[in-house]
Amino acid sequence: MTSEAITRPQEIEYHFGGAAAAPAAAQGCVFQVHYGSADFVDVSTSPARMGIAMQSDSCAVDLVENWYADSSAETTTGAILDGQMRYIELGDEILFFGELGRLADVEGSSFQSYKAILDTLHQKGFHTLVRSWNFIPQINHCPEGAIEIYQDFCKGRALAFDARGIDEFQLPAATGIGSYTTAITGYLIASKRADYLHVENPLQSPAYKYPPKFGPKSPSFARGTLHLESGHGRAQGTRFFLSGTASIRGAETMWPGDVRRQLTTLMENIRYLVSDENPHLAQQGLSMGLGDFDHFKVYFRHAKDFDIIRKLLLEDWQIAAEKLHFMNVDICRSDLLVELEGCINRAGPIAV
Ligand code: 3EB
Repeated sequence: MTSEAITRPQEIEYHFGGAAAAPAAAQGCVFQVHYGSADFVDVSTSPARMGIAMQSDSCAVDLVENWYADSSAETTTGAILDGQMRYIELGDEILFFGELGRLADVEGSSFQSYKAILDTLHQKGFHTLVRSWNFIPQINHCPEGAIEIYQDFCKGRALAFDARGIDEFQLPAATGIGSYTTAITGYLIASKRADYLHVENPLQSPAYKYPPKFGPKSPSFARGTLHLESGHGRAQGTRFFLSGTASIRGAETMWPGDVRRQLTTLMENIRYLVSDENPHLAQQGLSMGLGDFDHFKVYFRHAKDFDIIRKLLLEDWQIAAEKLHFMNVDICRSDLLVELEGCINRAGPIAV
């Protein structure tokens, strides 16, 4: 291997709307997320780019995430909140990216950002929330006389959903994870289409029903969001966005302090969620497996756990090495040691 090959960033692909079903030549990359050592937003380039600081002192991160769309889709760009949040409109889909909150006033600023995004979605007719990523620095920190940063963020976010009248069944798949960013940042996808289905996991309490001991307002997300494309004259597509998934059964953390057992429990959560043992999937005539995932992002708290987590994913769970992307960050509950998210992208339906 040349040194160039070694240092080249890893890449992953996402597709907006029906883009996965379109021929590759008819697609263009419209947005890039650079997971690495720096925060930035650059809308002067094509594609527009966002950088997210996820690299720890002991674990290098160099991952580029490419978002593709049908190049026939009309593209409109804009900004809200004085440029703090940008958006790219692509036909039936819209993408927001930028600053979601500030550490000086976590609840208030997260409420304002989410409220502005949700108001804009409402005005523009994007009524389906699809997927969001939320990167939260000092996520487990508890300022004097206050609640943890994560719980404060959840409160602001939940109040914005409440204010917009968005009920729990409309909440999208999400990731809410620690980061080395200077502010709370992230990106969010929404659609004008109604052919998305938010999925829960019977093994886990819906996050929006977690009891108050985990925070004054529960986290606002679904365990996964499924896109069942029933195109006219176009190949059908099945896309599944898996939310950040951890070692939680019911609402409780399982196996605090034991990273191996946490990984086993969370992988069983994922396996069950996407299989036809989950009535929500069986109802759709769908059954998927761990092998159907295009990629996984693996968030782990302690650098020392990297080797064992990687080994178990490769050997016990038979996940291909090139599908795994690791980031050494804190996780929303201080007893959680590892969390995975991922995406399934299939040109055709995956029938039972
Ligand atoms: C959990 O199951 C783990 O706050 O948006 C996973 C996915 C988690 C999304 C969020 C949090 C979020 O509760 C944490």
